[in-house]
Amino acid sequence: MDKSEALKKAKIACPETGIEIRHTLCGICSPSNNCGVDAYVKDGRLVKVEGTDSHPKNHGLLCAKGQSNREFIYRKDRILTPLRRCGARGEGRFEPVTWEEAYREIAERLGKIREQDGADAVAFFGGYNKWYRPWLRRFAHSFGTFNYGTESSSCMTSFWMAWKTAAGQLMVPDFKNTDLVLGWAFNPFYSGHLQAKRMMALKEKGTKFLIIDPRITLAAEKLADLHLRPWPGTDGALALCMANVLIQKGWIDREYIEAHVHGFEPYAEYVKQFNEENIEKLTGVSYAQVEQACAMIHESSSMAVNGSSAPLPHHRNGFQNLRAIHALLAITGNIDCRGGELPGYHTFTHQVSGYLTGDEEFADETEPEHIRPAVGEERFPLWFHMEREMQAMDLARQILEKKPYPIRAVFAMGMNYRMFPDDETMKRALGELDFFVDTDLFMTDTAMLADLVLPVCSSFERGEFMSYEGGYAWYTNPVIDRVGDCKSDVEILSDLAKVMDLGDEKLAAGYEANIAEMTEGLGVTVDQLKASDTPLRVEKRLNGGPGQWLKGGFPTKTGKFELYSELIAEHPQWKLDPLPTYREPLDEADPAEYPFRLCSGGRLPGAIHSRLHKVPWVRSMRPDPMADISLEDAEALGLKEGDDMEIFTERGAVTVKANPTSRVPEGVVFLFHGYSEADVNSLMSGTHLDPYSGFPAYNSTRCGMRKKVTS
Ligand SMILES: Nc1nc2c(c(=O)[nH]1)N[C@H]1C(S)=C(S)[C@@H](COP(=O)(O)OP(=O)(O)OC[C@H]3O[C@@H](n4cnc5c(=O)[nH]c(N)nc54)[C@H](O)[C@@H]3O)O[C@H]1N2
Ligand SMILES: Nc1nc2c(c(=O)[nH]1)N[C@H]1C(S)=C(S)[C@@H](COP(=O)(O)OP(=O)(O)OC[C@H]3O[C@@H](n4cnc5c(=O)[nH]c(N)nc54)[C@H](O)[C@@H]3O)O[C@H]1N2
Ligand SMILES: [Mo]
Repeated sequence: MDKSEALKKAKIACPETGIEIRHTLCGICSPSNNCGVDAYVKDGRLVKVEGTDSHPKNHGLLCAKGQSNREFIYRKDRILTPLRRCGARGEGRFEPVTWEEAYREIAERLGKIREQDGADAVAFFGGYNKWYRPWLRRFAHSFGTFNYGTESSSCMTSFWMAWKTAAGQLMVPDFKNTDLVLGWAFNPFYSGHLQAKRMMALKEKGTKFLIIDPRITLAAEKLADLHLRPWPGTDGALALCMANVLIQKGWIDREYIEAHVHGFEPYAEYVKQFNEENIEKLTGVSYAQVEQACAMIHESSSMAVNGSSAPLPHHRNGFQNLRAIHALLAITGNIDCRGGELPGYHTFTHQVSGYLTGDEEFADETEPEHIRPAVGEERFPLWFHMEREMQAMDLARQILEKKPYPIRAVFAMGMNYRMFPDDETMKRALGELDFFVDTDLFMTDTAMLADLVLPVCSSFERGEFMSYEGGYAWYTNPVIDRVGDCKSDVEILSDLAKVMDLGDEKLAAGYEANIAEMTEGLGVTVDQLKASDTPLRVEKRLNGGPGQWLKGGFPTKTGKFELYSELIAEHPQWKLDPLPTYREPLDEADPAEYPFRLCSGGRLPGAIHSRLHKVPWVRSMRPDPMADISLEDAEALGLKEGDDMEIFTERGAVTVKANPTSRVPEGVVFLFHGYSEADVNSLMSGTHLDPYSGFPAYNSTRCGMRKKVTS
């Protein structure tokens, strides 16, 4: 092989190969993991990716998902032009149309529905893509409705709400300075590899770890000094029992409680119900282990807990379980203290970056008058009170029942109907709409149901603003040619604002002008951010530091951390409990027929929701949808590794491969979601929801399992 051929084969960036390195970010995960990428580009096409060494987020690391960017971006099912349905809905027949035709049709049809039934008859939905959200929310408002919602109706928000209810503000762990990491449903080795690296460094430094996870995970193996294994969704009972033990043994911070905690008396009375008599029966964890965990807490000078966007909130009791866990930090004096929890303030795309941007003001500037209840508002009043947007878990019901009013159209960006519990009902609801638009990179199962499908680009094909922890901000430039005739979601919203005559000049002005406004006063300009190959540190950062609330009061009604929520108490019509009370997680299906607990949370390192299942390279690491089951259950059911098995509920069955493993407790089955061919959400109930947050019980549903017999 001659030298120039060797250079080409190795994809070396140099004049001989014509390959250039350009800098961008990986948008496959959500913004909390938008790592810096060196894009190797030849003739406008991506040929290779590597992590950017000097990027403050990933310092050169790139996970398997990030490494798959080239295959992801050039997936065979990329949509190349706007498409209009020409067959029956769902049949999959589409014809290409121009952008102008598509825009005109959207303007006409949404305009007509608004005229006939009001703006609320249109719902706006965004999937697991966060970067365009302030624009979509504003667009819905300018159109005239609060019926804007996202995948965050099932992700993260419940966790924020739990903190806000008790502390008035999201809290974030001060892991760097803590003595004890309370890793409650915590396995960053799978769901956040950059954090895993930091945890390993803490471990080396001598920080202690208490891991609470039903499974034996890498976190349990590599980090845990003690590992408790409750059944999914029983965490609230466990936390309340821990509180009972801490109180009984006097291992609490009475002075702190006296000064900064509200509602201790009724809480202390309530937790007595969780004790030596019943805790093992309720959670699967022995009382002796609870005592051991409490001793560990007592012996630690400080304690901080991880965030949980999915596993803890994904139960019908998830919100209250989170509150019960957070309460442990309050009674031990670990809130607003070094090594405990510190106030976290959101910037752009909900990152806690250490400075403030004007994205929320931008999103809410054109709020319409609030006349009719938003979708889900009546069923989940605390949700709407805190979020002022629809709870999308109630969308399918409202479309089908038309109560309290009909929803006739959905305008979606990156919607995956399979993310919803009982997704067959969501599919049916979408089928009943008068008009359904979806934007996506790929021709997905959901896009197939739309009347109009609009092609959008990946992060490599657009320029975007991004905020990073530590005070960093960046504005990327497009690094490759766009695939087909795609646009970015925000370009579409800005174009549509003009075509639809929304009278919203800022939306019409476009992304870059909006970012300039949102970042005004930070001491760094869009041009400077764009000119840099890596994020820059903004000048105007927040002055953090623990103890500010302990001096000035918590931003709650009482000025204290509220074990007893005065907000909830003030609204008896909500029928919610002010204390972090506990109820069983499982649904009412017959345990004789459905004896197992189905937990469809947890993450796979090489998969992310529905995005990478069709990318062959990462898919090859775990080619088949597999259920992780205990060795005991496998034996009882006659299942061996690789056998076809069925998991079933009252709603149907899915076929997967059996993966017997000693990592999983008896009686629980774990299955990853997002597969079209083994769609776990088709087994879920659409009504088994958390009344506080509206979140679905993806992680605690009764199910049956059997070996699949092929005749
Ligand atoms: N590779 C990869 N990374 C991802 C994602 C992905 O799809 N793939 N998704 C991203 C998204 S959107 C989210 S929301 C986050 C989620 O990330 P996190 O909220 O951090 O949670 P997970 O890592 O999903 O789950 C951590 C552990 O919780 C355990 N667990 C499950 N149910 C329960 C329970 O009821 N109680 C207890 N104590 N433990 C439980 C699981 O066994 C798992 O080991 O991950 C993000 N990161
Ligand atoms: N059973 C079960 N169900 C779950 C969960 C679970 O743990 N178990 N987790 C829940 C959670 S935490 C989450 S976050 C959701 C995941 O939420 P989903 O919305 O299902 O996530 P994805 O499948 O990653 O993305 C949705 C679509 O967005 C498209 N997309 C990617 N980038 C862009 C873009 O820039 N613009 C547009 N318009 N589209 C884009 C993708 O191609 C994909 O089709 O699933 C929820 N559902
Ligand atoms: Mo999520």
